[in-house]
Amino acid sequence: MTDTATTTKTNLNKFEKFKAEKDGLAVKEEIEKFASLGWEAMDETDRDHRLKWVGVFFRPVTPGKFMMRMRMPNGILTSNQMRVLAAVVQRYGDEGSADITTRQNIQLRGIRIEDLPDIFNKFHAVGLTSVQSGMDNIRNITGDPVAGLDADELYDTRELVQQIQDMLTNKGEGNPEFTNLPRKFNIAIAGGRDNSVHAEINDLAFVPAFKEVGEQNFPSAHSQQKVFGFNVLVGGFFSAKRCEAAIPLNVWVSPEDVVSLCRAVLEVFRDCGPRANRQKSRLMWLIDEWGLEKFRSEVENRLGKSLLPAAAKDEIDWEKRDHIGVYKQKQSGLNYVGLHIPVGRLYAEDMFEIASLAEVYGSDEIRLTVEQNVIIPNIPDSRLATFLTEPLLERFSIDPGLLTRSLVSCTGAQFCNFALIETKNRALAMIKALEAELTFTHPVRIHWTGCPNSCGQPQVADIGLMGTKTRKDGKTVEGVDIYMGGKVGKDAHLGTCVSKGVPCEDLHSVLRVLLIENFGARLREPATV
Ligand code: SRM
Ligand code: SF4
Repeated sequence: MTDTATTTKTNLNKFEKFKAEKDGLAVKEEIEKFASLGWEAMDETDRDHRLKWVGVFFRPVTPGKFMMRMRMPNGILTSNQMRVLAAVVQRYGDEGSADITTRQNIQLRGIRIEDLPDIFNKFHAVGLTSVQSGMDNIRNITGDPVAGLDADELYDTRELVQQIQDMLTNKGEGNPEFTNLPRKFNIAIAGGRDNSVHAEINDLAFVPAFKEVGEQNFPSAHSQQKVFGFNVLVGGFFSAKRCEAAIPLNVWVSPEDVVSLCRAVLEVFRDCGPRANRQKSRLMWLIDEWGLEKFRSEVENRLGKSLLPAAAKDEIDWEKRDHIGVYKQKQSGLNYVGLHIPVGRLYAEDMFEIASLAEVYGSDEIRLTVEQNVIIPNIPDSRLATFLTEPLLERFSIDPGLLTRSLVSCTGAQFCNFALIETKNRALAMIKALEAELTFTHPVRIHWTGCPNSCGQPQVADIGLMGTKTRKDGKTVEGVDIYMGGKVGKDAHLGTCVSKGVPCEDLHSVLRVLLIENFGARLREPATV
């Protein structure tokens, strides 16, 4: 047992204690019981915490109406699956809705505990799972949203992402091996040249890279040749206390070794990661404690073989694409179309409609992006013009305004009890007002996040807005800390805080100035009468 593991046993925080008493995944067998007991009568630790192991989140803001977080490997689902999700939220009328998340995923709202057995049965029937999507588990695994469609892609990430999910969740049934990590864990695989998954903000990320390998390392290689694989990044994370970009592990792996490397890293994190202080238990804290060399060699021990050093350079050399609009696929005669979903919010009728558009025009497939938008792939040239006349595209535009198109927002105060401010509605109203008075020559990426947990990733935005409480005229009011300088795609790096405690009621004029001075926005000419 390591020093860290010893500390764990002697100094358990409240989360470690309840996990030690009963594994979170145990609630999977108790869903029927909870459904008949009702949310008010059931054990509070099961309700508020352990249910997250099956993706069910108690919402103190809307007690009795739970949120369900799915798993959508690589952000892909079928029309049929979308319809099942739509039917779930539809039964809750105005209280039912869904959000596309910043991890290419879907969350459902309004869920009643008595309906869970039926909901899980319906998920099972169409191959959907919400298992291990919250608390100290591995989050939805992100992959390239245009994997298999993009003529310039280096690797089609879909199968690998699915294999990792299957390994970690036992094909969606739940896997006790990975249900008690010290903290949450994020994994991403980039397959294109534009780092569409924000590799740098994940605990473990794979970035395309060619490596010169000889026969001694790679039996299939003939003498010295360049082989495709991934450079590995580790330790990226955001938290209220600390935010770090991932750092190179100085490891290159071939695609065949990705799943076993994930397993090895997770075993090291699970068995040796710091557990005493929840604020210091993400993977980077273990790397800090050990140093990268020791971490790397522990991973090699678990893997049972030594790892090759990183390739000299990776292949991320494009600016990040947002995939909104119409694009040719690598398959001749087919197109993918990216629809802008304002702040990722969907209602049942939208979801049914998206499902039927994908069915009628595409191949029954729907994709999600980390910008909270939807892509419908595989639309033949012959059907494209008709597709573009569909009424849904008036709301979910393929050509939104240059601020609107890059807007991202976390859940905020409407449903999240950590929130210090309301985000989604405010974000939409603000962008509308700014677009009404300013013109732009290029998109400006504005990300809103309701509190320092940074679910809306303000550090990757051109302008990031993080909710806070501030003072104005002697009163406590909702405000934001402003982040700037986040760079995505090639040479990605995190933005930093440039201004603190700006009251939300003053934000419009502050943003107007920032956009004019830093992003080339211009005031619109006043309309002549
Ligand atoms: Fe998050 C906790 C929503 C992506 C960092 N996050 C929460 C909770 C579960 C808190 C709660 O119980 O209310 C939020 C649920 C609110 C709700 O009702 O929707 C929540 N996080 C979200 C989502 C839905 C934001 C969104 O609107 O898209 C995203 C769901 C992703 C998914 O599908 O799994 C979401 N959260 C993120 C990201 C972004 C990312 O992964 O790229 C981050 C920063 C990256 C990271 O984790 O390193 C993030 N969320 C956090 C944290 C801070 C973690 C930490 O180490 O301290 C918390 C708080 C915690 O875990 O204690 C948190
Ligand atoms: Fe909630 Fe804060 Fe995450 Fe927004 S950033 S979803 S307010 S925890």
